[in-house]
Amino acid sequence: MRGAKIIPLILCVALGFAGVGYAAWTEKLTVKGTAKMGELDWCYKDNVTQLDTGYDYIAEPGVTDSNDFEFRQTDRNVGSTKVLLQDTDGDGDKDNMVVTVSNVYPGYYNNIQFQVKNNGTVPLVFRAADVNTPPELDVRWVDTSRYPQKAGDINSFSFHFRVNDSVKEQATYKFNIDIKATQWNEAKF
Ligand SMILES: [Ca+2]
Ligand SMILES: [Ca+2]
Ligand SMILES: [Ca+2]
Repeated sequence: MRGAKIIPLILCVALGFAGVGYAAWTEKLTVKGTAKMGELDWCYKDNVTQLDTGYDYIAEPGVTDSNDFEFRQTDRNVGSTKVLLQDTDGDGDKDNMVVTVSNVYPGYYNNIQFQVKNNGTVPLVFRAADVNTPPELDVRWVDTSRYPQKAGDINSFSFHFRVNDSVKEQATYKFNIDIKATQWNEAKF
């Protein structure tokens, strides 16, 4: 009988120790779990501007080793360019730019300026990355400078384009602008 009383007591003490150990372990896990991660996020600002707001501009074909075009304004308004900003992931900011060029002809030229904002919490480096263009358009970045942008900072970019001689009559072309944003300490300068 004596032995039977002692065993439960030993069990209680053993479980008590185990309980203390378990509590300490969960506390550690909880602290780790609530560590706040930085957020990498950016968006296009709504203030996109363009050169062609009426009378068209035309340019000569650019040389391949330069980002420049020589352009001048004409006295007619035939072609036009629309820039649409989209929120493709539904998080409330604009993350995609679609450019539509309508009723254009060989030599039609335009210049688009826009801004991107770091709306996350970690510093970013923006990079003018890609333009997914049809062969009828010659699109070139004007400024591709890269420097770190703190949370809330705004970076300006611009690109311009000329319609090639291979353009079809009264054609409409669509393309996307792709900007890359890299966490500043991972960016290769
Ligand atoms: Ca976003
Ligand atoms: Ca025009
Ligand atoms: Ca978005």
